[in-house]
Amino acid sequence: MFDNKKPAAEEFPLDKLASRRRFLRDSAVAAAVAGTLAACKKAEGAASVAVAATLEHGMPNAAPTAPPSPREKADAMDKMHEAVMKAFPAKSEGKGNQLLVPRIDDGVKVFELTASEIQWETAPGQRVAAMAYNGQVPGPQIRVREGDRVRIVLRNQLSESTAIHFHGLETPNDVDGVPFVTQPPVKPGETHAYEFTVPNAGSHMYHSHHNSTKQVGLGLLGAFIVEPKKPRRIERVDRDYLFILNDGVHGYTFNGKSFPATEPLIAKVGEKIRIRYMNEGMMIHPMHLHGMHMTVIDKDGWPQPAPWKCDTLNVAPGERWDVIVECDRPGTWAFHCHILPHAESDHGMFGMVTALVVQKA
Ligand SMILES: [Cu+2]
Repeated sequence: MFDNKKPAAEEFPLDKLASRRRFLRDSAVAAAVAGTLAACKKAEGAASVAVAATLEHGMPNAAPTAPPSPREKADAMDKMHEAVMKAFPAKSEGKGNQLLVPRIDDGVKVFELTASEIQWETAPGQRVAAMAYNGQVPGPQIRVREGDRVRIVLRNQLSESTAIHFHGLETPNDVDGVPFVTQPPVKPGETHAYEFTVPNAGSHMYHSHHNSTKQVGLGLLGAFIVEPKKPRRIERVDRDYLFILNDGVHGYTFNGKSFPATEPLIAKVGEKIRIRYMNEGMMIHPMHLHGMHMTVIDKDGWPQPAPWKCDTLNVAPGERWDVIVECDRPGTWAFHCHILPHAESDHGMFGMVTALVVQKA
């Protein structure tokens, strides 16, 4: 559903073969072969062998050919799984969540965001229509400090109105970004500025709050990280990673990309990493890390009463969770959403999958 490969009928002309079907002695064999072929785009070698077998099978007076054995079918499927796994991390065009450096205007950090309609590559060859801030999905990362004065300037180059809401930030009401509640919608071609003093620290988000099922689904979202004035000891980490989860028309994505185009997380043995999960989608995503547990420190930017441990953490729409992982076990550890149809199909892994690679120091 989420890959843009040709429909099965186009790559495998079942209608042409249908006329040959009457020659087939065993229609169950035909169904099995057709099913295997429709499912196995990438196992072209195996598929062509099977096509030849079907055609040969369909010829009058041809000697019957044995149907593919379970082992042959398994090999064809495994080949697809192997190919997608070996492609990771695959190159794709465009990178979201790039740090946005502000311009300073009389002590105010000014961030400029231009919303426009673009094409976005979620995985190699999968180009989708997107709405993006500054040409990126997710939009650029805004990272400031508690107490900073900021101005976010939104330029609307979309073909519809929009507005920005700062999700999780306890801003003054007039910059809450909700059309017809706190402001008029920002029309195509217009510019709107939001200025406030950054309140609560933590992992927050910004996103469209207008026609938002479509606009956020298409990519009008980003991370708004507020560093605390006084970081806690537990926050002292070697690396800081961020996952924005989404599940709209672009498919199941981490930071705008689907496996195998997702980025691996890299660490060295002995390092402590922080992972910030943010869900901008419409579904829950239980994030599961193999090999090492996660220590949950914050929910929606708020410190937990006491850090707690888990290996699977459910991230619901709108939520942010911050965890620490002590990378003490070298290896390549699978890291994925545990709603399995968000991560794997007959074709292999896709969507919400990446890996934590812990390198020997
Ligand atoms: Cu999921």
